[in-house]
Amino acid sequence: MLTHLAIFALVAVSISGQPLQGRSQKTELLVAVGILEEQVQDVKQKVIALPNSGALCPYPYKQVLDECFYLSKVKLNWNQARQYCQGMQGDLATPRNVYALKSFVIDTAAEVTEAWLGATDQSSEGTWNWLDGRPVASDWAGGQPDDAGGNEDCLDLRTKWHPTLNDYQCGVAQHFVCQYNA
Ligand SMILES: [Ca+2]
Ligand SMILES: [Ca+2]
Repeated sequence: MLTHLAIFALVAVSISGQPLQGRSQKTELLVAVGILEEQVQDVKQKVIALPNSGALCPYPYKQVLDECFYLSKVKLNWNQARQYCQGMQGDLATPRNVYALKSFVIDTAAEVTEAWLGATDQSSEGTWNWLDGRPVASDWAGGQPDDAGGNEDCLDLRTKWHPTLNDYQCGVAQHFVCQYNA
């Protein structure tokens, strides 16, 4: 605070035309401007680092990085889960950061060890795309997707597995993650 006052005093004296001791008036002002610019940058960084006010994610969604998720309390099959999410202005989750979502699921309900996400190969066996069109290119658990029994066409997250993604039977009722898309 003293630093601020000293700078403002310096600037005020300079503007008023009073001579400054030591270095020239111009040099003193340039130094003062430099210090002010540094402090503006410092304040900007602090504002950027402030937590989001929560406006990004409407209830009952929660913010995870820059996305909004909801972990269900009920268990439904994949198609029912998708309807449920669409009924809350979202869809099954298509996270850009799978491990951030995984942390969210573990933190929210440690007892939930598998949850439906928004990807399926029902339209073309073996071709895995998120509902937003991106390929499911990474984060598959070892040996997955394996289409076990020729009947695994929906994507779920396994919190106890690493890597964490698995194809599973779409008809199984389990927890799911919805994502709000503004
Ligand atoms: Ca399959
Ligand atoms: Ca599988």
